[in-house]
Amino acid sequence: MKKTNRNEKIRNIAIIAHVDHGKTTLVDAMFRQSGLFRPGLEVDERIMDSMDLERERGITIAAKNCSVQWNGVKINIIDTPGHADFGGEVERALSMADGAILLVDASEGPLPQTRFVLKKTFEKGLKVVVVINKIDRKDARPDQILDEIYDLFIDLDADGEQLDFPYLYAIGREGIAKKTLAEKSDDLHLLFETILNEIPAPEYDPEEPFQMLVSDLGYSDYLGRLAIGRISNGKAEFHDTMVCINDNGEHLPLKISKLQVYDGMNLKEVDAAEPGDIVVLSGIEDVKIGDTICTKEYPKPLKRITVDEPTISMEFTINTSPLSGKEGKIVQSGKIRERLIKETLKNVAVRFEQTEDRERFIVKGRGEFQMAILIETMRREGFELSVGRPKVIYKHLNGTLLEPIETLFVDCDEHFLGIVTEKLSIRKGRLTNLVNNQSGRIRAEFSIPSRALIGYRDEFLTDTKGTGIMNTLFAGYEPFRGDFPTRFTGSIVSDRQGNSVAYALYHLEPRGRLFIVPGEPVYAGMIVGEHNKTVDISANPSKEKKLTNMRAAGKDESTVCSPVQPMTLERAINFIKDDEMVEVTPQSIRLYKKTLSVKKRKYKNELN
Ligand SMILES: Nc1nc2c(ncn2[C@@H]2O[C@H](COP(=O)(O)OP(=O)(O)OP(=O)(O)O)[C@@H](O)[C@H]2O)c(=O)[nH]1
Ligand SMILES: [Mg+2]
Repeated sequence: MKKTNRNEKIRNIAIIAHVDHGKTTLVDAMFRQSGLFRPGLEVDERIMDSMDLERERGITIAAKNCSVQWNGVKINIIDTPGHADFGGEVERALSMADGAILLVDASEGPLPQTRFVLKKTFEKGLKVVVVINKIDRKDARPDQILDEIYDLFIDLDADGEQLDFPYLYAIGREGIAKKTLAEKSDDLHLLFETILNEIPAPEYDPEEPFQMLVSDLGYSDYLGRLAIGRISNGKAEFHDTMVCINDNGEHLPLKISKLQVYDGMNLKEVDAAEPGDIVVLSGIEDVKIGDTICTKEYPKPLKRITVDEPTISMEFTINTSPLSGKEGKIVQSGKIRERLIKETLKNVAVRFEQTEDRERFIVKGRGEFQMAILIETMRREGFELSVGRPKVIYKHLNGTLLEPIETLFVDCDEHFLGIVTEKLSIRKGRLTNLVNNQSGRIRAEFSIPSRALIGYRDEFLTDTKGTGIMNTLFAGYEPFRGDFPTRFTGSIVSDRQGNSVAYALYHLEPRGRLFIVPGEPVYAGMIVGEHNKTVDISANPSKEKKLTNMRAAGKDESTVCSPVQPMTLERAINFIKDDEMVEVTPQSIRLYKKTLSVKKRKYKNELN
């Protein structure tokens, strides 16, 4: 019979929430109050957001481990991202946790990603502690939010025990948690106590030998590949010989060359690690997330981590534009391929496919923002490449074409509902719910194809004068709803190579919105702006004014061009159509037609 002990010296928790509800900020406060920083030490905000892109964008991209000590118990914490595109990170993080802290903003309440992460926690059968955070907000409505959280639990079929969830109110930024709103509190001791009392200590079978599921990978220049995971059973010691069972069932030998555990944000070397603890183990190169590390004598694989399927795919190729190879350090297809495969090792939600063409790859993931982050990371590493439009992944079932559908939640001023509904219905969206809370704002829910939302966010913000909030939740696959245009405007395309000049751009301005400024290099097929009408037009952005020796009567027309909104990677990949590509280099983002020559494009169009 299976015996179960619990390692009472450890708790493993994941902090989960919708984006921006304050997870990483709460971890800061937990660090401060568990005595991790010496008093008076200046510490950055959101210290767990350590990647450059995380700091620049103020969001968490990858789930990360750390730990704090409270009353002799080590709490391993996994801070997770709240953005829907990084949902795979939450699924991965939960494989190391025995419970979760669900943060809910006291004003915004449960939002789509709150539902997603809570559902994943229930699927794993993990205990949840609810924290209603940011109760200092002027528009906080904590009582109402608590009701909404109950409703969400009920909606997700929570059983009686789950419905009796422990909850706290908090101001994470000030490091305060309390049981009732009236109560006075100036620290987080109630949160720490609740974690110790409510989250079960990790369970293990004392008779089973060592077993660990690899939930994350790291890399160190000295140690090579690092395998990170929670020890399910048994003990590990420095120099132990083990095996790693991979997805083919092969047993790869390994000798633990270093054993580390989390100590605050850092790693601490140890000689031995106990069951239930989260460890970082080195000694094997060929290891993947989902593999099991166990003893050679009793090799028993644990259930591999499963994550939701990708819903979006994108084409990655070498940069073939006439300006290629001038700005990037890494341009070869082999290197791009290697880098993309490396990404799939660490990022469980990303898939890689080689096409028949050696220089063309397909990358699949959860959303275009996740793709943009990957591409941005690569360009910072010195890569130069081209990418196509993000496309949704279709499925076939019994001869029916199925497409991914999202539930879109819109919160906006009631005056804008008309325009939003109109735009969404052109894109095959259906209004499924509408709540008018009499405050002048409405909350509407739409069922809409995922492909309709690629590039829609910018338009939504323009239509709601920047005041609308939209959130999406993947709802599943449904029969294809039919075609609709992906963009309602054409492109202004350069017909030759040269350098753009103010005179030409000034005269192009009335035709649409330009992407380039005078002095930029252009080439035939490069997209220099968005045309007001649905068709593409060709133009010569390097056309100089004809010089005459006759002075024109009156004032010379001014050629001061209007300011241009810089083309960001996200805007670019959301803008392009199927026959267009984005050229990405460490310095530039340029858009171009897949067929560069205007003659060949015309010929192709005539054929179609
Ligand atoms: N008013 C108020 N704001 C807070 C509080 N805690 C965090 N914030 C603010 O909320 C914003 C988001 O905080 P983060 O800690 O980055 O949120 P997050 O949940 O980690 O975000 P993601 O990881 O990107 O999902 C920041 O501007 C914080 O300063 C709080 O207790 N009260
Ligand atoms: Mg965060």
